[in-house]
Amino acid sequence: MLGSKFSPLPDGKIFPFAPWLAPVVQEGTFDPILTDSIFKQQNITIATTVFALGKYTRFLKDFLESAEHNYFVGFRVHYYVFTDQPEQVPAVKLSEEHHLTVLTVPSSNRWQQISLSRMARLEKLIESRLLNEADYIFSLDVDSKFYGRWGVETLSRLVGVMHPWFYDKPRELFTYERRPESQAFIPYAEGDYYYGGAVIGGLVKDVYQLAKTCREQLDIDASKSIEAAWQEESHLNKYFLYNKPSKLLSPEYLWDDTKYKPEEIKIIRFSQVIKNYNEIRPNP
Ligand code: UD2
Repeated sequence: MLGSKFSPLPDGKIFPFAPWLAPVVQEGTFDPILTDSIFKQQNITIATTVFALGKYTRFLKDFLESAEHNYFVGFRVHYYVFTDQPEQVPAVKLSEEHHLTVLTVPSSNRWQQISLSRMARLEKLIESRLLNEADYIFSLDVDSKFYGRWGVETLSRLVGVMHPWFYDKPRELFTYERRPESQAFIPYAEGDYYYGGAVIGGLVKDVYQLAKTCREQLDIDASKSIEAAWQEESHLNKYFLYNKPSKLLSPEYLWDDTKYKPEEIKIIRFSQVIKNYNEIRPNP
């Protein structure tokens, strides 16, 4: 039972390696000055996609402003903001190495559709531009804020984040898709971690493979009129079961403002802000 043996340890701490020896990034496991100096020599660009459709444009200001203080400070970052309302994208002052491109896309009247169509949009953006424009990519939920450093320690071939509500739970409680009819199906006896859909990262070509595969699986499900329990997050979890992340981010990199911080979590770097789902989503 890998899920319960490795995550968490009996004292509540998170084991520093996944059972396939991928590191779990958390405070105390890396030296920020040293890691910065290593990556400084590589002249890298980190593409970052954010989706802000419908009422979610209101989250952009805090997201971007807090990113400017914490996210890959001193490294080249190119934000790609997908929105249906380009006029709502706030004019946030960016540092010299940080750039932003607004991409206008149509919205949907179902939040589930908005969330899951991110995979197809990620796939297309990488195919059309990013293979030439960036080295690494992160796709991040916009209804979030940075509270601490998020830097080059997070870079690796394929990166997933441990979901804040499940990192300390046995895998039987993970909210994987449990219906065999869905391509995202994971039986109770399988699974390593429950990964949050809010953070996907890695080398551009590896994230391309992930986005393309998840989009194909979502298409198969749609053709059978089945929608996985947690939309693209369920398909992401299935993908990571067979394509293990080369690096895992501890829940420091995806917390939830509504959740109490236990002592074992030393620092919160990125967290979902409190929101009224009924008010901001286009449908219940
Ligand atoms: C979870 C995941 C989310 C996604 C979703 C799938 C975490 C913390 N969150 O969050 O990543 O996998 O489940 O169901 O892992 N969006 C818009 N406009 C909308 C609705 C959504 O732009 O009207 C975008 C926006 O970038 C948002 C993202 O889609 O951050 C995910 O939507 P959500 O945050 O409402 O999903 P949630 O909280 O259920």
